[in-house]
Amino acid sequence: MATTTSTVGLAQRVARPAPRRSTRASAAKLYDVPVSNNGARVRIALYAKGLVPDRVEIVSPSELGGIKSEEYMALQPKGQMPLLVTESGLPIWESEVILGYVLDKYDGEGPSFTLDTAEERALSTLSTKVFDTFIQPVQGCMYRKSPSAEQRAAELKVIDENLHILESLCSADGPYFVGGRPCKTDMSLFPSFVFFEFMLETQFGWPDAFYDKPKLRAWYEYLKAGEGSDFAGVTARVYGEIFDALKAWEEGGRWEVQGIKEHLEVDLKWVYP
Ligand SMILES: N[C@@H](CCC(=O)N[C@@H](CS)C(=O)NCC(=O)O)C(=O)O
Repeated sequence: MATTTSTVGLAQRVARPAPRRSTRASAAKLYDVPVSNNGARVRIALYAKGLVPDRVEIVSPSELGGIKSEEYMALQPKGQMPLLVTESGLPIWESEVILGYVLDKYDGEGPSFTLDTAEERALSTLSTKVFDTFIQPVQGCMYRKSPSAEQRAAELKVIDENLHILESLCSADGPYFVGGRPCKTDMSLFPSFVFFEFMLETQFGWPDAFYDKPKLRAWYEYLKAGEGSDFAGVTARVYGEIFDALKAWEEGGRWEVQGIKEHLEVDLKWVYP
């Protein structure tokens, strides 16, 4: 009896599918948190391609002691999110580089986001480049400490100017940034527009963050509403992740603690147009 039971037990063990943990053990890891707009460009790709959690797990940097810990900085020397550690253990950072890797590595899984023509691809690269070169370095003026009110106001002006440049690059026909198909640029830019809408309107008092930018408005509203396509469903999900985290920042008094409300008392240009 004991022998029979143990034989059946062995057979069941052999027949049982491999536990999920062994699949996850070879999954890549994205170190990121919901409020991270740079990380969100990668999250959109991962969700849209159905890679989470079996191929890529999303975990908090606190797993490694936080972004400034020795262990984390050995993998990401700038101490920033996002960071991807591939299934073979290679650390990759800079959100646009991680995004390129994900779309390349998992090309055959889920939808493809490669645009059809060289011109469309160039427009996509240019739009993201404008954002990463001119806006990303100064976007902290909307939510971080700054050495002076003057510097903060000067950086806000740079954001305003470059939003107009992005308007000139955005497709008139939509619904996506470069036209009829979603691509990397939608992933790279959309999360930061959640910041622009929330921070410029709610914290800085702009009546309308999309003033004089009708193409960007239509594009953003489509991705935020989430109803037109599976891809828009994913961007709407990420909108929720970021928005909830920003509300928590607001409830925690972030714009007071970071000295922003105090700067807004200084007589400088804070509200556009
Ligand atoms: N150029 C980097 C910027 C990364 C970045 O600024 N990450 C933010 C979160 S979205 C961060 O980690 N901030 C914390 C810090 O800089 O200390 C990228 O695109 O990945």
